[in-house]
Amino acid sequence: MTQILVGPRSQDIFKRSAERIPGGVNSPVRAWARLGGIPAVIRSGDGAWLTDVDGMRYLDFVLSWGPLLHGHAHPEVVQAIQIAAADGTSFGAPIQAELELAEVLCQALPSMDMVRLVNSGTEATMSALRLARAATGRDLIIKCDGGYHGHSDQLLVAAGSGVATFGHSDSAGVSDAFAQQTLVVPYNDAQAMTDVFAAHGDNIAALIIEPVAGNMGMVPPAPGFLEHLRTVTEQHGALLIFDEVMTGFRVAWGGYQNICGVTPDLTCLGKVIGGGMPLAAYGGRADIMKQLAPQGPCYQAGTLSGNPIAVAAGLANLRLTGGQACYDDLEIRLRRMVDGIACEAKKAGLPFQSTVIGSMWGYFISETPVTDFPSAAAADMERWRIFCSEMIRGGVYLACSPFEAAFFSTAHTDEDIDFAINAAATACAAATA
Ligand code: KE4
Repeated sequence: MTQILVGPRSQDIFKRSAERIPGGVNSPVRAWARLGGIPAVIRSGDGAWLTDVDGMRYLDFVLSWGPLLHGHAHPEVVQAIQIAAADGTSFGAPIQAELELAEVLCQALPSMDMVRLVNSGTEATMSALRLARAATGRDLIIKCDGGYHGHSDQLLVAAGSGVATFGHSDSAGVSDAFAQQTLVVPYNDAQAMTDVFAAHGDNIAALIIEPVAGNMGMVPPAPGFLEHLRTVTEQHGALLIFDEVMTGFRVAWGGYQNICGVTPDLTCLGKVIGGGMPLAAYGGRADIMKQLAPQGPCYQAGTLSGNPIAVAAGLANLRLTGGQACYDDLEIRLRRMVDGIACEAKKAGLPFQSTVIGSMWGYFISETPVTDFPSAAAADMERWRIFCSEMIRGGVYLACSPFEAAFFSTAHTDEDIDFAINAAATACAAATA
């Protein structure tokens, strides 16, 4: 059912876009398919707010799917981009700033001796898995059902995010040859992990996991689950890869590994470390990273890797953050908002499950807690659609899919928190009408 949530200019531009760009979008999840609507075409962002081409204003909790820890167009990020651009947009050569960013990342993540900068989270995870296969001489990889790690063929198997949203677990075009080397295990199922390693352990190069799932909605790890993954991978000589593209510098300074105390062999980063520009990274133990060309036999490359403008934006974003204290404050303020929304849901009789870690949050319209992808998929999608649509009508921009996480920024004010809670009162009532 198509519903119109946006103004005439968005409708016109999106209609014309769909004639030139598949689905009218350059990334599927932006199409608002689950909302059955036409997406807002955005003109600008300022702080915690977006303005669309019809002049509609939205309080933003998507924040470009995570990167904007300090909101849109933060003056210090914009200035860093302008200064870098004035010296040139790309050199294809070493620059000092990429060393500075590498040192910030390695100091924030003790598990990371060395790091390689790339242009997207997809590139980071794809490269980390190639490196894991090179380092172990093995072929099989493990991912979790509902985990999303970007769109490389080997990882579009039982993927979350946009793939889950469209209801199919594999993408067309992913040949069986690729899919058969990827083993899919239920998230938070320690016994299943033990069993898959017992059956295939000697052939498993790596297990890649989002330490806090953010692409089936937000689902934290069960107590002991990540510790179990560390044990079982070590027992079988496989590498443990934390995909912290979303959680890195989002849930904590460094990443979730600095909260849970589990040390991965490799970590993938993205989003926040690029400050809204195309920048991601993968890194870890020196003995593994040194196998990368030109030092070692594992090839990975990129014309714009370590791009000076992207690196400047990422450094500015991280320097603005400063360290763990920023996340402690963000979590306190975010909890006030999520608790306020949960209170409005309770008043309206809407079953509402929510999670907050640092500046990342998530919710499900569900009577029972969500602990894995099947229980996420079993949440009440129709009432989610009504709730989410009414929040957007009320000027609150939430992810247009139930299989996404939400985010908070230092740009969100106490008045913004009250605005969101008030909008939720209307949205919860509509979802239970
Ligand atoms: P990119 O290739 O989109 O930069 O990163 C892929 C990726 C890898 N790992 C994790 C944990 C991720 O969340 C992502 C990308 N996240 C999605 C949103 N859930 C990006 C939004 C989109 O696909 O448009």
